[in-house]
Amino acid sequence: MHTCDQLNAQFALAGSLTFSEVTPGLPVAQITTPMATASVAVQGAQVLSWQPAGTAPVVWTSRVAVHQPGKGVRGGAPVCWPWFGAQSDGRPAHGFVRTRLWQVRSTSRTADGSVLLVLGMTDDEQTRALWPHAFDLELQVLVGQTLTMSLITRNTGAEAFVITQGLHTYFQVGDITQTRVLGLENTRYLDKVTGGEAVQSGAVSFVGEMDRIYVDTTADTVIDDVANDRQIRIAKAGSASTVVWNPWSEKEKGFADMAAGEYRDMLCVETTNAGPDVVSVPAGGSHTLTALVSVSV
Ligand code: TA6
Repeated sequence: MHTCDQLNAQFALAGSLTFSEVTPGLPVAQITTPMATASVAVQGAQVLSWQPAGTAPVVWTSRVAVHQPGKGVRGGAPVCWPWFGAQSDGRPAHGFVRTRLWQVRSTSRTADGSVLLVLGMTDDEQTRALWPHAFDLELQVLVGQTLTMSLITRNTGAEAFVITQGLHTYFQVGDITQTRVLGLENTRYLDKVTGGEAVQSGAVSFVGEMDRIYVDTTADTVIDDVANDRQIRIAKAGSASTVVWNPWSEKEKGFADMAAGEYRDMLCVETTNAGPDVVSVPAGGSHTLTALVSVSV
């Protein structure tokens, strides 16, 4: 693992990207472009913020979030891999990569001034004890007028393996009670709150806790962030399911890293392969999961 000084010596981009440490040993890439600013934690390869010029922050983090070794930050875009969701066998919910220190692989600027940050990790004894497969996992984060996150799974072993996964992105909204999600009309969903399933009628609106896996959908979703007078579009590739989650006021109390009432300011629209949407990666093969976020005001 590199220290901040070593990371800056090797990967800093003058005027565009530097690494800093709020928590000792947990470097964060601070990214500045003419179009937007962003930050990405090396632990978990977790985008923590993205704010295009001229609009409120788009990626949300709790004001009481903690950044400590072995714990994901509440908010941002946690990388859920090689499984999505809680497990009944005691293994960590949403996989094990979001609490691991990744390696910085490259940093670069594109012609329009966007910044590309590439982080990666491979299997080791700890991962194989949880999941007995050889892999290379890479997250490519392109920060500019839009935010693109591409999670690339490479099977470096001798046998196929199956994963579920997600880019578990927390979005900032002006007021959840005025917010709607478009693009999921007439789509079937598994409802983790009721335990049932149903078909979405019209836009998704919010009056209480919501935790749904929308299945068989490759559609863009649009967060109609009415209170901020903007729309946030999430286009995707390599995903046939979308998760929509808000803990609401009761479940929020169960999160020490959420302040009272913060549920009103956030909404997760997650780009996933979740539920029945599983991915088999052949030996030597790969799979890419991509979320492309844009904002119209
Ligand atoms: O994606 C929705 C969900 O699976 C919820 O059930 C809730 O557990 C949320 O993720 C947050 O999970 P975390 O492990 O990050 O607290």
